[in-house]
Amino acid sequence: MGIVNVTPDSFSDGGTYLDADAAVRHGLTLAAAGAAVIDVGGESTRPGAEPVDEDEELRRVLPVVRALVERGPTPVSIDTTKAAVADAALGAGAAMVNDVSGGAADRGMLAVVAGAGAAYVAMHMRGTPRTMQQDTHYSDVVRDVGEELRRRVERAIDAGVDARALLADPGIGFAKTAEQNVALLRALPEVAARAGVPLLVGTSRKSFLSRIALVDDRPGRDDATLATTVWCFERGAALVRVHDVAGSRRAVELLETLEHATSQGMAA
Ligand code: PMM
Repeated sequence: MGIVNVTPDSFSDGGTYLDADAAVRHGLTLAAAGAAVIDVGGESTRPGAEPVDEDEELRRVLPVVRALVERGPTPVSIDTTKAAVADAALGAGAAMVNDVSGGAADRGMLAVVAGAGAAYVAMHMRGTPRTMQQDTHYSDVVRDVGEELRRRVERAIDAGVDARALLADPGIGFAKTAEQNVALLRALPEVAARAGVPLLVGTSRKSFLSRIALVDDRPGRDDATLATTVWCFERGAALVRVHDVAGSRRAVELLETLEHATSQGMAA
């Protein structure tokens, strides 16, 4: 899943049109690099980020979703917690809703997803991006996140979302310390088993990587992201959410070559 963030600080200067245009070009680049899905988001979810109102979020994402759908064929996902934004994006042809609140932020979300027959990512978070880093108390982070995901997944299925089109996401960096992120990454098969559906995992360029990789620049975080991409796929993740699709694809293709190699070496 390739990331297209349409937030004011995501693309350099210019007005609305330029921002949308740059976002569309970026999405097409990610699609050409082999992204399975392009994830378009108009609200920053960084720790401490202030919420964006619905009209502004729609203004940012809708032209981008529409253009990427028109240019196809890569499916488009809308990264939002708002039912109205999801509804409009699905109406414009998006195929998936990526909801970092897992259905908790907007009571209308699951009905919108079910009504459209869309795919749904239920991510784990506590509170909101503004407050979440004050809520990192778990008795057992792997068990607690797995069970909270299971409840979100069950709620989605009860609301009529297609169980085969559901992914759960442990929410790396959302209401978690660096140590808790690492604990979750180490236990992905257990998280998936508890959640009951395949996992999507997002580690790309997140700040905890600089703690574990002992580097804090962009190239260092990209290298660490590649390592976690391979790690996640090795442990059964269905999808990873990344900025650098080209690098991730190369790493995953190498992983596949190694997996299919025989005791004599490369598979035919
Ligand atoms: N992370 C961010 C935004 N949306 N969605 C899912 N499903 N999983 C994530 O880990 C996730 C997300 C924040 O990262 P960004 O600001 O680099 O997009």
